[in-house]
Formats: sequence, structure tokens, C-alpha cells
Amino acid sequence: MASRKKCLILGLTVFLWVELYAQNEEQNVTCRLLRKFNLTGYVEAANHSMVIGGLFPIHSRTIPTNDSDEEPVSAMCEGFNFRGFRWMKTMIHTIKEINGRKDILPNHTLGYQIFDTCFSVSKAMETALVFLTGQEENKPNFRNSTGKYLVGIIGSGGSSLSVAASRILGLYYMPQVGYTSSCSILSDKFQFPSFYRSIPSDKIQSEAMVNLIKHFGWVWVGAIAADDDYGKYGVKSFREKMESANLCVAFSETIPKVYSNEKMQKAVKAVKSSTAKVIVLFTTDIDLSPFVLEVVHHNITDRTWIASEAWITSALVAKPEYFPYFGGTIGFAIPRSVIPGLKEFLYDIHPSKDPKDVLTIEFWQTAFNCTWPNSTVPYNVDHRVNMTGKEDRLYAMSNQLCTGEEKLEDLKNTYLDTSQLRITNNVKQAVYLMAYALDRLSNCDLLEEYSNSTACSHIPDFEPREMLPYFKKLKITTHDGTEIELDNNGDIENGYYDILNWHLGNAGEVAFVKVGEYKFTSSKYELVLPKNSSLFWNTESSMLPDSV
Ligand code: TCR
Repeated sequence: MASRKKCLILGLTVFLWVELYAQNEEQNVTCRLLRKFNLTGYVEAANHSMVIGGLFPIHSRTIPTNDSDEEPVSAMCEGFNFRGFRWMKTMIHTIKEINGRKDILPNHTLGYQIFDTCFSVSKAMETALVFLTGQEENKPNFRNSTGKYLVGIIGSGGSSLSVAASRILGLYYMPQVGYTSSCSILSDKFQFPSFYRSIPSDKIQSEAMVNLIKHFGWVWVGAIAADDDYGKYGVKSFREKMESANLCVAFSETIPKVYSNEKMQKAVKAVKSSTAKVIVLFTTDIDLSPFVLEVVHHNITDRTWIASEAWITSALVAKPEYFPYFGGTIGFAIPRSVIPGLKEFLYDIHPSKDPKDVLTIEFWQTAFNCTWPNSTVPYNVDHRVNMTGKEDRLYAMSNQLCTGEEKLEDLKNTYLDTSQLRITNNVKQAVYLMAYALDRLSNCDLLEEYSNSTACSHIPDFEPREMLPYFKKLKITTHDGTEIELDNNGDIENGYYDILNWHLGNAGEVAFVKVGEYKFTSSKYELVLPKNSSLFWNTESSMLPDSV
């Protein structure tokens, strides 16, 4: 096939049949349960020796379906997520870069198979099953029950997704390298034997928050968590560390993931009625958005928010119109990096290149608010439940047709914004960790303590578990000279966070001003907040808030 060499399957649908035979004693009935997995993504596999799997939140949620006792169906997705789309493109860009290098895997090239998780646990589970079992004639020979070719998986995105997926993938010791799953439980190798990551564990961040609180002399602090593994474990370890530092948590609330006015108002009430003026918010930006609207609606000002890394630089929250409420936010961010060649790669996108590339068409339609002629992609109809609890179609089909002449340069869009590459750089490093582990395997470059017990493996004919020893103490140097070393739990041994503070920029935008750093190694930490850093506080007096 002529198109074999190119990236071919877009919007691919995978069918998986699960057959359950239930023996009914009286009637001897056989029940057959069918489930069609409906996954979207990109694959390029032909002509490559091996494939790396990838999972990214290209949509923000699944569309709720009506309960029915008919055949179980796989949900559709909505809410195009430009940031997740950039992460996904970064994985492809990195794989192409590695394939062009002579010093890493010189005799092999890597393909990829990437799926959209829609930011949902259920899709992450579907993909885990497909990675392990799925195979169709025109699809790559990724590792199935005979154990071939799929090296491992980059992802799955949020911690709840990684926890769920790696409970299945871990059964087969399928390596998984997370780029944004920071929940501390993923360090537990008994539960997650094949999980590694390029993002530090939140164990470090929650301690960093407590040290920041101590630094400013606050003792009475509220905490709000997202209703998922990230939020709940993050706040749990934050509370434990506050207690051991003899500091107090004034309240601890959760933001509901599925709309519930009652639960939301409970959290708002806690904030309004507490005398704690400093509040930790451990949540991703997507989950935080409805809460932000509530804070605006209730006109809650005069609070200082301590941001977790997942929303500290988020364009969803850092909007000038929210500055009266969220200005002065302080928190930790993954260090920024510049990725050579990525910007050009991201700009190289146009729906006319491939009529089957449904994600690019949706990207174009959403970014330019138009409909691509004759496209089968439903425009971004959004079933998000609004603040009043009613289903609200926030976007309707645009009548305006896209011309194809729309200019990416005119867009102010998260996808193209390469000024704050933080998690994006983690994606790149996650792919490199996987590739370097594979490179070590191809050279049988084992640590001494394993070399007696493990025979050398052969590419590409090896079992997933054979990769695991090569992640032990894996040490790599990144494109910008940073050294990354994994410890025995698959966590980053040492590194640092930027401490950012939200100021109002000259052009009226929210500026993320770096005011310090939090450095950590496996045995010690250091909070560096120079006395002369310019801190902005959103208090009446513009002075450091009191929270006692
Ligand atoms: N860990 C979160 C997810 C997350 C995220 C982000 C999502 C983190 N940072 C930035 C979007 C953007 C950190 C988790 O669930 O583990």
C-alpha cells in the first residue's frame, strides 16, 4: 500500500469482543456480551521494528450516555483539549527525533500507537485492554498475547487513569512511563511494578507546600482537592505534613468531578466562612474550572491560593478577568524548557493533508470556529452541565465553513503557545526514558546486580518484563543538559520546581513570575526564596496575608 510509510490510521475504531459464557443450570443458556471500543488516535507502525504506545487527553471528557440495559457501548468524547493535543504531538516529534539519531537505537526505528483517553478512566481502561490484546490485519503488530513489538506505553495522563491502566498493564509487566501522573501511590512497586515517570511524586510537592507555608509564617490554612487520586492523595499527604509541622488545616473539601450543586456549595461555603485566608488547591485545571466560576460568582476576593503544579500555568484559570480573585496565586511548577524544532512541528498542521485525520479537522474547526466542508467530524457540540445543573450546549455547530485559508499565526491558542513548555517537556523526557531503557536492553547494558540473573534480550523479540531491569537507576541527560535519574521506585531522584507567583503583566495578561525554586534530592530539600523577590499579594493592603 502506497500510504504505508505515512502516518495512516486516524480515528481508528477497535472492536473487541468479550465473550462471557454463563451457564444457567435449568436452561443451559449462553450469554454473549459484545463491546465495541471506540478509540481515536494516531498510529505509525509499518517499517518500524517496534512501537511505543501513548495515551493523551485530547478531549476533556466523555459524553454521558443514557443508562440502558442493552449492549454496553463505548462513550464518545467532547471538549477538544488543545494542551493534550500539543502533548500528543510532542510524543510524535520526539520519536521522530530519536529515529534520526545515530547514538540511540542505531539499528532500529520506533513507531507509535497513540490513543485519546478523553481524560477519563473508562477510556484509559479500554486502551489498556486494546494495547494488550488488540490486533487487526491492517494494524501494527503490537504486542499481543504472543508478546511482540509493543515496547511500552507513555501515559496515561492523570493519576487516576494511570492507576487504573497500570493495574492491568502491571499484570503483564508492561512498562509504562507517566509524564503527568504524580500521585504518590504510583511509587509503590508492589502495586505498580512496571510504572515509571518523568514527573516528581506529589510526596515532594505537598512537603514543598508546607515548607512554603512555614516560610511565610502561616499556620491556619484551608485545603481543597479534586475528587480523584491526584487531589485526594495530594491533600492527604499535605495534611499529614502540616500536622507533623504543628500547623493546622482549617478545612478540607473536595470539588465534585460530576456536577453536583450541593457538593460545590459545600466547598464554597467552607471558603467563605473560614478565617483561613490562605487555601491550597490540589486539582487539575479542568476540574478546577467550575470552582473558579463559583469563586467569581460569589465575589470571593482577599484570598491567597496555593496552586498545585497542575493549574499554576493553566490558561483556563490564568485569565485577566479572574485576576481580582486569583491574582497573587503562588505555587510550584515543573521547570520550563525550550524544545528545538517543536514550534515548527506544531505549526505543520492542516486538515487538507488527510481527510481521515478527524482530530486535525476537529482541531481546526474548534480553533477557527468554523465547519470543515464535507467533514464527518461532528462539530464540537458540548454537553457540559452548566452552573445551574442543566445540560448546556455551549458550542453549537458553526454555520460558517472553513476555507482552509485560516492562519495559524493569527491564533492565540494553547496548542501553539510554546512559551511555557513544562509538562510538554516531561512528555519528551518520558519518551526518552523509554527509548534509553530500550537502548540499554539492546546493548545488554545491565547493572551488575542483575547481570548474573538476567540473560541478554533480543530486539524486538523480547517480553515486556525484560525491559524492567533496564529502568533501574536509569540516568539520562536531556537536550538542555539536565540530568534525570530514576530511583528504585521509578521516581525522579533529584530535581527542582519553579516557584511562580501571579502578577498582572504590562499588557493586562496574567504573568507567571518566577520568585524562587524548591530543590530536592532523595535525602534533602531546599526552599530558595530570595528576600528581594518581587511578590504580589492580592490583599487589601497588598501586604503578605495573615493566616493565623
Ligand atoms: N498530576 C496530575 C495531572 C496533572 C496535569 C498537570 C494535568 C499534573 N499536571 C498539568 C494537566 C496539566 C500533575 C495527576 O492527576 O497526577
